[in-house]
Parts: sequence; structure tokens; C-alpha cells
Amino acid sequence: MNKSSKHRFDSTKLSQRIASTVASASVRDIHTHLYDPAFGKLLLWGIDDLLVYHYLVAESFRHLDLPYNKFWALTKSQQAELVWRSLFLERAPISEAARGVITTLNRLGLDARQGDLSKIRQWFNEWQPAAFVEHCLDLAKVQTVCMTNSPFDSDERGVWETGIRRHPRFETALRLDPLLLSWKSTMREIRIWGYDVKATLTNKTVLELRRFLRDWTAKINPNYAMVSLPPSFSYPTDSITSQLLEKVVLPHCAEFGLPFAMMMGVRRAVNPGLRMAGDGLGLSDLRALENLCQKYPQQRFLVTLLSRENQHELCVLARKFRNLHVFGCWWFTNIPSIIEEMTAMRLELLGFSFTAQHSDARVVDQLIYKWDHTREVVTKVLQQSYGRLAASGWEPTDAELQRDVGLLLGGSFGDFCRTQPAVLTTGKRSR
Ligand code: FIX
Ligand code: ZN
Repeated sequence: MNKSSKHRFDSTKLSQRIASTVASASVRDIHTHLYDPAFGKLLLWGIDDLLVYHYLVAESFRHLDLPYNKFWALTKSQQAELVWRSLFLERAPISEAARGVITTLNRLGLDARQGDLSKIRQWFNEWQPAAFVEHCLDLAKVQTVCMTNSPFDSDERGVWETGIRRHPRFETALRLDPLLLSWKSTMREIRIWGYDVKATLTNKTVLELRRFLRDWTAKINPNYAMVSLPPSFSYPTDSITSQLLEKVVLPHCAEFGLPFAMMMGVRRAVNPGLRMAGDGLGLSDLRALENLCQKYPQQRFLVTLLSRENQHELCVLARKFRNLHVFGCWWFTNIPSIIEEMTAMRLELLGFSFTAQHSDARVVDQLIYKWDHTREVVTKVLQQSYGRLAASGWEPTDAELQRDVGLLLGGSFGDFCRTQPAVLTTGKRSR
């Protein structure tokens, strides 16, 4: 046998098989800001919500000749018209978020070129929200979406407290940013809600916070607990965030077998005038994550990072700690050029043991473009990776392609969440 010769395979056929497998694969979207239709007005959909998406507002302000407060004083439809004019009519909608609107309209069967928004609005007005949600989920081939559920959000609390009939395709996640990052003000609220907590973490306060988390966990039945963290996050320290993690949140996750998701590297309100569009990013200290993974070997951590420069280090860390699951190309990294490099790197370092993407959709229609665009890039990356593998002598069968693509689009996340904590114990080094 000539060991140096490359294995022969039909690369065009393989590429086509990969493209059709990725195109038809069903997705489990593990982090969004969407709401179950039972949440009424909290569920965003339609052309105006698509256009006032904070990604697009940030981009519009690069062209708009208008003070921020004047923009915010406008109605949602007026804001949408300004975004439409500045990003779609006065120049081509070339950015990822702007192209996303075009992909979405196009897949919904609408002509984005018809000039003004009134016809598009009319088309949306004919839908009932619940039916539109099903339509978008089906067009995007998304089986389930995970919401972001905050006990600290007054609108959302109200809905949970009145009790709702839950949609089977909407899963839940328990969001804890206010508890971990704005302790003083949050503590006062928790007290008002009937939990006997004090500013210092006395035993009683810890027990009451655990009771608070237990009550919300029973109410919403989350897939995981979660927080977004600033670049300054460090662990261990004597900060209140570190203490709350150690005494309240991680013991709670252990009690309920919940993974803990950390979305690291966001700098909130870099430009407060832009409101939700004003957040930025920074490099995270991954020693903090390493310390957590090391100290809590039975705790499963789900992690995504905002800074492109952190991504390689994160992959290396995931190779060291099997209680760490890497997911998604978050926010400013959710653009084709960066998805491509991140996905290729993750495949090369982690095989299929990561989740390639989450949508972070805020408007249900966005599921269509976020997943279409991700599928384009994942296809390209897999064509390269499997192409190399086939040339080395291992051409995947259709069943294998389906299995592997399924892992990237939610299957690997499911496997990780099902891993028994006892299996994760690392053991001590014996040298
Ligand atoms: O913290 C988060 O979950 C972020 O995804 C949001 O804060 C952010 O506004 C967003 O929508 C990014 O895609
Ligand atoms: Zn998010």
C-alpha cells in the first residue's frame, strides 16, 4: 500500500451531502431572549421589532444626525423608519444584522425592495402571534428555544405569578445577573418579596437566598442557571459576587443538578446614551474560569465568551476540564467571518464536544436569519474539515453526518447536561 497517497473520494458529492445534512438538521437553540407566546406583549415579532433590534440601532447611529434622547422619544414605528432609511435605503444593508432582516423578509416571502414599510407592516398585521411563532420555528427548523427568565424582571415576574400554560417548544433558564452583580439593590427587592435577607451574607441570609432560588426553580423548571459577567470578573476573591457564587448559586445548582452558564466579557453601558445598544466587550480572565472548573469538578459550566481574543484559550481550557462546555458565537462574534474561524478552531481542538451556536434572538423572526446564516458558515467549515478527513482515509456516511451535525446543533449540549456529576470528578494528580 502506498502510505503517502491521499484517499480518493468524490469531494463534490461529499460537499453536497454535508450541505443537505446541515440544511435539514433540526436545532435546539440553547440561549435566546424570546418569550413563550403565553407571555403576551413580552414576545417580540414583526417588522418594527426587527428594525429596532439593538444591533441595528447601534449601527444606525453611525449615520443618524439626531441626539440619542430625540431618538428614544420617538415611537417604535418612527424609530424603525429611521433605521430603515439609514441602513436599508441610503446604503446597502451589508452588515450581518442588516442582511439578517433581508434574509428574514425574503424567507417569509416578502419583497424588501418595495420601498416603504407600510405593505410589510400590513402583511405582519394579518398574523396571530402564536401562529407566527410556529411558522418561524418551522422555517428556521428550530425544534426548541431556551428563553432567558429573570425573577428580577417585573413584567416577567407578573406572568409567572399569575400562572401560564407553557408552550412545549419554549424551555427556560434562570437568569441571575442582578443577584450576582447588583447585590445591594437586589437584596432590598428580595426582602420586599418576603425573604429575610441582610446585606452581609449571614447564615440566615444564605438560607433565605437558597429558598428564593428554590422557589423560582420550582416555578420555572430551568435547564440551567446563568449569568453574564464583566471582563473584571475574577475568582476566587472576597467580592460579594464570589461569595454569592460559593455560598448560594453553586450549592443551589448542585442541589438541583443544574449546569451554570457564564457568558463572559460584556462591559455594560459603555455608552449609556445608546441604552441596550451601548454595551461593549473586553478580554476575560480565564484563570477565574479555570479556578471554578478545578474547584467544582462536579459542577457543569456552560461558557461563551464575547472577546474574539479569548476563544483559543477557552478551547484549550475545555480540553482540560470536561465539566466545561463551550457554546455559541455570542453577539459581536456572531458574524460570518468570526463564526467561521471559531467553529473551525473548536472542531480542530474539541471535535464535536461543543455547541456551535445559539441564536440570542430577541425577535422571533430573527430565528430565521440567525440559523440560516449559521448554517451557511457551518456547512463551509464542515466541508473543509470532513474534506480533509476524507482525504486522510475516513469518508463519513450519511448517518454519521447526521449524528455529528446533530451534536453541533444541540445534541452535544443535551449529552453534557445529562452527564452525571459523579462521572465528572477529576481525581488528584499522581506524579
Ligand atoms: O447577556 C446577554 O444574554 C446578551 O446576549 C444580551 O445582553 C445582549 O443584549 C444581546 O442581545 C446579545 O445578543
Ligand atoms: Zn443573550
